Amino acid sequence: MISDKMTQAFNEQVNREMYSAILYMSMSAHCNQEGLKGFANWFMVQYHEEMFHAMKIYEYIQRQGAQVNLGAIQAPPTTFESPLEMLNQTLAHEQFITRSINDLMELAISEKDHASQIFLEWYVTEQVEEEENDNDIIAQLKFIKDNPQGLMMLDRELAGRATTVPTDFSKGIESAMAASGA
Ligand code: OFO
Repeated sequence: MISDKMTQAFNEQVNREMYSAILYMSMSAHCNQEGLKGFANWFMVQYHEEMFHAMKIYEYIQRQGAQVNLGAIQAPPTTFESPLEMLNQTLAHEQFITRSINDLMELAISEKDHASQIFLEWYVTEQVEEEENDNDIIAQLKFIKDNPQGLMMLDRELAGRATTVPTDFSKGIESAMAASGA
């Protein structure tokens, strides 16, 4: 059982995670258009990560016998100045997500909702990794500056990122994770 307030807060987080997914999908499309296939791959993997984050909460709400209420998702930007601008936007967005996860945790603590606290711990840890990944790429882009060769090398490196999260949720998260080996 979770409270109505907690249910609403979780539903809002599903919306934020889905916005994250389409934001990164939009960045992936932009990178493809710019010929940065490795960056496009990195953002598409990120899209899958975000859908996984959304689906975990979607399922948790239902397992708690509460109601999923999906709302309209804001349209993402479609053009970006440079890879560095995109990664800066990505980091700023992830910092916003980190704050929203912290707010959810604060709510769960104030409600003495132990199950939600345990559930949210995974997201607290995940956000450290998400921000770290963005900071690493930003540092490399700052080092590369306007050097096309350096950018091509980074693009090749990012092409190697593989999706490690499940992508088929038709039979629920547990079976999706088992099937994907995640
Ligand atoms: Fe990119 O983070 Fe979701 O939670």
